[in-house]
Amino acid sequence: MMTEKETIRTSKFLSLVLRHQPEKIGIQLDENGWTEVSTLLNALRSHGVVLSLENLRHVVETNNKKRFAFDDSGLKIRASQGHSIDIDLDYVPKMPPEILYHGTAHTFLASILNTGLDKRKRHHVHLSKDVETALQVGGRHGKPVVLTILAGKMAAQGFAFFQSENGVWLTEHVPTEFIEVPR
Ligand code: HQG
Repeated sequence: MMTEKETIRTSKFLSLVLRHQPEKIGIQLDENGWTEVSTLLNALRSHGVVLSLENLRHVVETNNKKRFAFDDSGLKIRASQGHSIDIDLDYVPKMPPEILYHGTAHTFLASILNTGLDKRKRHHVHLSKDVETALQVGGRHGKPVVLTILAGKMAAQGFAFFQSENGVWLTEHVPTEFIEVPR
């Protein structure tokens, strides 16, 4: 079995190739982000990363944020969200809860309050349904601050929301009038 450290390292490398740089191991993702499991394992091996099917399953199942998913047949795999390359995750619009949270770094606040929340390199702005998750996400960038997002109000005004397979809420852009900063 894999150690936790190996599992995390593998998960990070899978995030890189399934979200950002499939060309790094010479594979292509289809328009919905899927790749054949066998293609992935072979490509990994020829790039020096030996991963068994059993260990791949272990990484997918134990991943703390459920970052990867197999399709119904179990023959294909993709990242559930977080891509920078152009793929269509066929998300269905969904009514968000009244309030969602966005964790960011203090240093970004002035800019965010100027232009709203932008998706930057990703496909969407990522929002969390609880403060704890948002704090963690924000802490990746610096001293964290958790913004309250008036998602219900946005939805009522026609802004589309989606939810990824692993429960992250997604939207195109959050204008400043829907952002509340803690005092
Ligand atoms: C900030 C992780 C200045 C934004 C997490 C964020 C998440 C602005 C950063 C997922 C801005 C982008 C996404 C503006 C937004 N001015 N800064 N106008 N608008 N920003 O990493 O939301 O571990 O692309 O606040 O759990 O931090 O990868 O997005 O701080 O779900 O699975 O620009 O990544 O998941 O950073 O994180 P990111 P994020 P994984």
